[in-house]
Amino acid sequence: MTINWYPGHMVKARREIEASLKLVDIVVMLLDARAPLSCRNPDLEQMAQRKKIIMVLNKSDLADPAATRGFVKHLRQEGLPAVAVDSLKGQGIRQVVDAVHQAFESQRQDMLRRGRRIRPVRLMVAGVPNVGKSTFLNSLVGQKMARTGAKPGITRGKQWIRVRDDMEIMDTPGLLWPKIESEEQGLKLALLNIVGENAYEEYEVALYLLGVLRQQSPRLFTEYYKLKQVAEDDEELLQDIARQRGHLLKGGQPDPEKTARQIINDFRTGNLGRLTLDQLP
Ligand SMILES: Nc1nc2c(ncn2[C@@H]2O[C@H](COP(=O)(O)OP(=O)(O)OP(=O)(O)O)[C@@H](O)[C@H]2O)c(=O)[nH]1
Ligand SMILES: [Mg+2]
Repeated sequence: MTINWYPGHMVKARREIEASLKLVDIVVMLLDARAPLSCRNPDLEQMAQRKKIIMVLNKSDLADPAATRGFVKHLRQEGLPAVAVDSLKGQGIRQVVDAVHQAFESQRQDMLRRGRRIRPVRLMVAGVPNVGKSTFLNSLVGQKMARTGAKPGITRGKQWIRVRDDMEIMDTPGLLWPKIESEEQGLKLALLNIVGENAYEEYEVALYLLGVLRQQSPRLFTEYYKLKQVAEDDEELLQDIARQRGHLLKGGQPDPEKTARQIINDFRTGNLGRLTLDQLP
């Protein structure tokens, strides 16, 4: 399968991100904790070479906790601050704020030494589609509002949201293009809803997912999908799930498309439990 994902507007996005990068001290790079390495964007990391980057493994509530700890450690060993976050519940947001302060400390000291006014640290949030950039931004801003009372965030011009006295954040997150280097990575990004609906065959994505489940959590087939036995062939397995779920076509045959959609949805909503697709190198 080839993933058709060459949106022309990504050229424009790249230019916008380059311009935005000039205005910030720190890039908060959002990754989906279920496939953090597949969500990385080498182009951004290249463009942001002279900035500090903080890696946020968002949606960690949906990922295998032990795997997430492993990725956080792995990224830190690469010299990148990394924090696991659940933006819906606000978990980990404090640690991100701490990491921002730490990353800014040398610049702050520098301003002090030169007798300059200490200005707020400026951030931008970046990430591929659907990793939770807007939700994270709200969570970051919302926490501040809870702490300072019911005042809405102060937006200066249109471009910055004052998150706290010493922190400003660009109000529109940088949308990055996924860099797809292998078929498997494309399938993972499709599962995570990062590449658009038209770019892949749901049936193939579902078969890939069944393979992942076979390896990581085979008891789901009997316990969640209530199958009596687990077929060795993935296509057969999908048909068995179709029958069990009553996803049938008019003639009573299994409906592969509908079943594929259902299985993918079960993964996305967390019905299948906390699963991580990437593996540590
Ligand atoms: N379970 C869970 N869901 C999350 C989390 N963060 C975001 N989401 C959900 O993920 C979906 C996408 O979130 P958005 O904040 O719109 O993501 P985005 O990166 O701004 O998406 P685009 O602007 O389309 O690129 C929404 O359904 C959110 O509710 C999280 O930490 N945990
Ligand atoms: Mg958004």
